Amino acid sequence: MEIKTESQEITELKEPKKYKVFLLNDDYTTMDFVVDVLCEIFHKTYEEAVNIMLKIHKEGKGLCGVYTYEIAETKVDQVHRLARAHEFPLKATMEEE
Ligand code: TYC
Repeated sequence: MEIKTESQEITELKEPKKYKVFLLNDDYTTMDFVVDVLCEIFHKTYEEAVNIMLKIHKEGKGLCGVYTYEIAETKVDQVHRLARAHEFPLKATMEEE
């Protein structure tokens, strides 16, 4: 049997924490590949994807989406797997919102 204190009950009723997922710039990944990643993994329109990719290219990183921990972790993993499969060094990171 699980005994919970009142504060634990309150904790569980709160919204789960959210995590921002970013892509990082590098000198080798092609712009087209980053746009494809943004469309396929982050469900951006082509226009949104181009704008985010250009922001990353100019500023070093760009926000791709905000998710719960497990989804954010999965997105980061999907980016790294797809990049590795195409031999690009593209990196994704996550930060608590
Ligand atoms: N800087 C890369 C180039 O000039 C393009 C690029 C954009 C790479 C965004 C990674 O997350 C990235 N080919």
